[in-house]
Amino acid sequence: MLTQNELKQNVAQAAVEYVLPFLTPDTILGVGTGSTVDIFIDCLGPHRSRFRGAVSSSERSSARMAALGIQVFDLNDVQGMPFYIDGADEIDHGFSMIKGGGGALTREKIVASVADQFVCIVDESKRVDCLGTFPLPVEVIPMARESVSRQLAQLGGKPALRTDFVTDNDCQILNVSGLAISDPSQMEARINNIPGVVSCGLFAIAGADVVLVSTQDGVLRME
Ligand code: ABF
Repeated sequence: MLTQNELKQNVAQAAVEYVLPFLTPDTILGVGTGSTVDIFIDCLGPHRSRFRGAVSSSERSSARMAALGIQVFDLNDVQGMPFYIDGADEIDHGFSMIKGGGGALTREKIVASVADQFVCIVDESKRVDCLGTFPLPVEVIPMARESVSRQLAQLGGKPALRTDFVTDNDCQILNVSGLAISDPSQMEARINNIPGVVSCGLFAIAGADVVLVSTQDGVLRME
């Protein structure tokens, strides 16, 4: 029986093997955030001479890559990238995701929007039939925390402030439980439109393009 960490190790290695043949000295990779991505970065490090560098979705990932000699670029200096590799907290059969458990959802969504292909790397525990068991992270401008909370409650959610946490964008995060997310894209658009919301952890309007799922029987690639 593979442990969750072994499952993450396998999918991280599979992601490196997936992107490796496409890398050129000019390639910039988009890199997400989280414990699975941490392992992906560690597996990518030895191949750093095969590509130019990366755009990061968090200070956490930037520091890890820099320590391995991977050059980290400012997104404003990059016009495009072939892949964005990132984890997820939940992913459904339509490749919509809940992300942001690591608190980096806004930069993750921004970097993912610039990449040609979003490659999601998850262990089998992240696959769900319906999104929403994992509380939905919503990044908010601090002065709007309560006004946004009231509107999320009207949508059926139970928002709770993520305490002792400030995002890389100096904002706060509400963890919203109890939402019935039967139409992820519609819910994402509704929450995005609440004044004071910076971004929400639903990645449905633009979900993953390729999913690598680590199982006890090996890594499955779904497209
Ligand atoms: C990141 O991956 C976050 O959006 C999400 O919280 C995190 C979860 O992945 P892991 O379980 O690998 O830490 O993209």
